[in-house]
Amino acid sequence: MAYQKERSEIRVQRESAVLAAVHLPESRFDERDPLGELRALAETAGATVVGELVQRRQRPESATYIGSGKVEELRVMCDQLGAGVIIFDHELSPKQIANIEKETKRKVIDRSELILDIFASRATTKQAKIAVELAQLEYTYPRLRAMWDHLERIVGVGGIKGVGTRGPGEQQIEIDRRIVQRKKVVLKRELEEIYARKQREVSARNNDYFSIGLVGYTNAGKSTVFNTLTEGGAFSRDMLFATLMTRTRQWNLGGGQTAMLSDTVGFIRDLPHHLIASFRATLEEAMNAHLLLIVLDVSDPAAELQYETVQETLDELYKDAERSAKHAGIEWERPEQLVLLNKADLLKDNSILLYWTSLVPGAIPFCATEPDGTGHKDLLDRVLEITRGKVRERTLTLPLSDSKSIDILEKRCEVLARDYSNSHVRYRVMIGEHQIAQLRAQGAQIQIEGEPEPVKDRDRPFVQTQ
Ligand SMILES: Nc1nc2c(ncn2[C@@H]2O[C@H](COP(=O)(O)OP(=O)(O)OP(=O)(O)O)[C@@H](O)[C@H]2O)c(=O)[nH]1
Ligand SMILES: [Mg+2]
Repeated sequence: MAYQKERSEIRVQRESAVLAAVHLPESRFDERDPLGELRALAETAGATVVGELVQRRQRPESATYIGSGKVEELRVMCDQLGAGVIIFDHELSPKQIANIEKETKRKVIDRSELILDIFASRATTKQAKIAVELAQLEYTYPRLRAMWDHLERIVGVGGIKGVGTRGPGEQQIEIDRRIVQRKKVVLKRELEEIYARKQREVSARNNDYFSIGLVGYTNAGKSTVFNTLTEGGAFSRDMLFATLMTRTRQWNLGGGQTAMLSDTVGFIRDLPHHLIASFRATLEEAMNAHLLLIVLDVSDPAAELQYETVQETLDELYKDAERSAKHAGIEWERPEQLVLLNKADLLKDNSILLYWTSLVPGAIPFCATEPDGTGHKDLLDRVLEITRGKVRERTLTLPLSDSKSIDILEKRCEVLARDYSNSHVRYRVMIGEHQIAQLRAQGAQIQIEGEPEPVKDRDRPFVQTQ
């Protein structure tokens, strides 16, 4: 039977697909276009969507998730439209997949498998490949295995070859479970090593720079914001999960002030948790940032759901970061957040912006595709305010031997006057409280006229202003 062979892999590239979803009372979806996101995911994976079916139910049918009448409808639909695959907007159990495949004679893919398939095709760096392979071994492998065991039982097929997924490859799936276990341990270790190295890099950089992470729902425009604010280089495209790996570049804030800006992987509703765990290292940058810019596509009808998902995902990541910081005995503070109401240029009128600015005080209407367009100045002002802390004219003295601090001060502050003595330089300078705190945290012996010496240990670089 053709469908048995097709289930040997989860790829949907160049396949005609029918989409299916069950809407339960508690389901969260966009009423105006209930399958919009799944359609975009399927197309990103390379499938052609030829049909769609949505059923409302009080609870899922245990054997097939969707009702049995609808399974028959799906079969007819696939026959009529020439579809070879059915993609569900849910996580299905291997048993449910097997049951629906048996009835419809079509390959059935669930939402997590589809997302994993996209990640697999987009992974180019070593770290991303390891992360995807690990997630596949944890999610796809046992499911394919169970599926084949099941098929072997019901149709008595023995020794089926060619069971494989993109990434781990056929061989892996066929060999003994213990070897897979061992492989997982090796991959986890490799990922841990990359993660530890990343953590060291991030904390070293954070001491020297104000760091900003760009986060948000997939396709919100993070890479486009990144490219307009820095020298660019990030891949941005109208597709889901264009970015898988973090990229960091300097953002010149003007007046000698710079920040480190990081572009990250997008969030999505119901992201398979194996995938979140594997991709944690790529979000390390953002979790340790001083400030998070949350990019929201306000032109998307599902913007509210997306904002909720972003907040929930961040909450999970924060808890994770808190736990590992505690474990490592280090102090960790949640980054400050600033929301960018992106793609404001696509809105017909102001009503949506008014809604969002009242819901999220301080949110900035923004357009990432126009350099220096809507919101760019507001963003810069706000970020400068946050990075510098309260700026005012101060008179301060530094030892001439402290060339590093002198260099930072010269580059990042507006110097009004300098006065050199044999051992010290006395500055009249416009400087912010966070800048002073940062210099002191790096060991600078700054004396500020008219201000008492600070109590040691209380100063941290870039003390948050919440
Ligand atoms: N009209 C308009 N389009 C925008 C704006 N910002 C981004 N886009 C478009 O939105 C699409 C997605 O942009 P990306 O920057 O790739 O989005 P992302 O958040 O990095 O997406 P992933 O990496 O896939 O999570 C691209 O086609 C951009 O050109 C904007 O302000 N206005
Ligand atoms: Mg991107």
